[in-house]
Amino acid sequence: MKTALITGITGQDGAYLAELLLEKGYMVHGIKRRSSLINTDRIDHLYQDPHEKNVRLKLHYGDLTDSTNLIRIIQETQPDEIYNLAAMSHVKVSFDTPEYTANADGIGTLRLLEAIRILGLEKKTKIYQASTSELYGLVQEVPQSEKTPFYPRSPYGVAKLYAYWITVNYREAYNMFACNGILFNHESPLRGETFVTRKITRAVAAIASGHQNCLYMGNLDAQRDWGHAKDYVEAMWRILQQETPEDFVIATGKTTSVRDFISMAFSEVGIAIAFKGEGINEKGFVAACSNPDYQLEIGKQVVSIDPAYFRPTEVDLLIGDATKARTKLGWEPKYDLKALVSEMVETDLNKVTAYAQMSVGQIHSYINRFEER
Ligand code: NDP
Ligand code: GDR
Repeated sequence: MKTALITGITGQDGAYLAELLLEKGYMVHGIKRRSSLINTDRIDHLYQDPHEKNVRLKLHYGDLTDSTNLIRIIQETQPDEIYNLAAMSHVKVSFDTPEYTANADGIGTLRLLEAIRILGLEKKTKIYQASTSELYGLVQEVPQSEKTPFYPRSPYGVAKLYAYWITVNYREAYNMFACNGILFNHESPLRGETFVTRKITRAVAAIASGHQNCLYMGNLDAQRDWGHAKDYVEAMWRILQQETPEDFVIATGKTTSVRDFISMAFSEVGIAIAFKGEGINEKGFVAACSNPDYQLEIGKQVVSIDPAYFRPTEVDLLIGDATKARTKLGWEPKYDLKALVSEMVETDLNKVTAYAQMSVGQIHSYINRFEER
């Protein structure tokens, strides 16, 4: 039985990857941060009672900013594969917490690589680093491939640039099986609520069912290559099953603007959105509503721009060229954007319906959260 260690197991990708590796028969260890409320919602369906025999999923308290803790967990678990998914992963928030982001996302990767080396596990333990299309940043060429130069545009992107190169360096310096997956944006019903796709699908569910008036957005012109997280964790696993360690771009090869994503999401509930105005005066209003369940008047403004959501520096256009992954890993995405949007909107509608059976106060606290970005 192979053993894997996943950092960031409580996150979107960690949850899908844990599920995949358990299906494949792995013993899975995950690193989880201590939090004042239990935050294992995404993996609770995988829970195994530690008092039973043959438990194959085990969580360990830890943090990427704590070297001794990482060394101890790796020593105890002796993993064949480490998937380093833990990160302060929100680009906008990285402008507010740049030093912490560098520490967790940049130096955190170094800590793991060093732990493998200190423990003499260079020959045994393979490591996957969660690199990102944010490395490309300011557009140099499209589509972006493994050969495209990097130009990150946020403290997050710069921290991930360090992590990318230290992974390459440890591979070359110490012959470690260390790989970067340069993953373009991937989403799912498990996506964090403050990333743009999930913010939109939650708002669509809440607006359609009359619990929210307006969706406040930042830059609608940004274009992203959006895939489904389920497809992308399969690529992570394949990257570590190769004969030789290499870096791979994982992307769908199609790009869509934030504005078009909003229209697609509203159209899932039978609402057509028309946009008028430019830049910060832009408004999105209901142009048609074909769903008798939703009483939205034509002309009602449901999307508005709030400059608070603009970023000091933006990444305008991402579109990935995953030819290498298709050829060498045999990887193809199974989901298209329409299926992804449908699944996300449907899940959020179900959540609003479940909440609707609760008190008005509880619905309010589901929709109005302090943390928006
Ligand atoms: P999430 O934000 O959903 O999950 C991040 C995970 O990292 C959570 O489990 C979080 O724990 C954990 N974490 C954060 N800081 C620390 C820390 N200091 N020590 C230990 N754990 C920590 O991210 P995703 O699942 O979407 O992404 C996974 C990885 O892939 C990230 O590294 C991200 O930067 C990268 N990436 C993501 C892409 C995407 O489109 N989703 C694209 C390309 C790269 P907690 O639950 O306690 O917050
Ligand atoms: P991104 O994802 O920055 O690409 O990073 P996000 O969904 O946050 O933003 C995508 C684009 O949408 C624009 N946008 C808004 N974004 C948010 N969050 N909230 C808004 O209100 C809003 N309005 C417009 C943004 O400006 C941006 O252009 C994600 C993360 O998962 C990273 O960890 C990962 O590395 C990259 O994807 C690939």
